[in-house]
Amino acid sequence: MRIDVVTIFPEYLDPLRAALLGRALDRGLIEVGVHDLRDWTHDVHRAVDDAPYGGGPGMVMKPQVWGAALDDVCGERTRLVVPTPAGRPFTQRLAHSYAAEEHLVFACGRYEGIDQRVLTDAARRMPVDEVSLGDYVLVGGEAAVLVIVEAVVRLLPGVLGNPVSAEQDSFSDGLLEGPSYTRPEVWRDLAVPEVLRSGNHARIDRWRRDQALERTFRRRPDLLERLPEGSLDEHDRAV
Ligand code: 6GU
Repeated sequence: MRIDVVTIFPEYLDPLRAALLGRALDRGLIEVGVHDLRDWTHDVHRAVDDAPYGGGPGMVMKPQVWGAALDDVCGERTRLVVPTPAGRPFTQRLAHSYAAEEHLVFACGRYEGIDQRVLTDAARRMPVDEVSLGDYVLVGGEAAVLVIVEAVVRLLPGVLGNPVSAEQDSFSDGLLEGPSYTRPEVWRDLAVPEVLRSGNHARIDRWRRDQALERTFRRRPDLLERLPEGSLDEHDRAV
């Protein structure tokens, strides 16, 4: 997979080369390009923004600069992703769909956003997704790109040490994951739940499922509403 990011703060994307993502790069599982939007300006001030039509606060990113940048960076098989609090929610399902793409391009907006015609024009040639991480506002799309890329790259074959761990994640069965424990058996007078030391794997599986259901009910009842028909058995409903 190839990933390109266009931003006015290229150094903000340095963490893409660290840790898990750096290892994926070193092993040739992903290629990453980070591009300074100002490289596509032609004026002495290297201006990327201008006042909004219709008035109001803030500045809007100029279409000519973004248009030229995306013409150069996007290709035949690009999916364009634009992080914005006005986007549709970024979910594990969307992460899986991005993990199947050959080329992702991220357009990081700052200020009040990018002139909408840039996205309307790009959508004539490629799929364009405006996506949001949640109901809060970031200053720009850069931090969101770090989050989205990490969520996607860990799904690529060979990136995680242990491939089952991705399948057992929170959300893969529509529930939050329950608690985990390691040694010692008692720590600061707190004991590991007895069932986990019982060696009875049927009982352990049932307990983990109950913990996941209970945690989801308390923290994210909205997820239970959205479970597919038939995903709860009789015992689940009793919990
Ligand atoms: Cl994806 N971008 C920005 N700028 N703010 C956000 C966001 C994204 N998701 C939540 N807030």
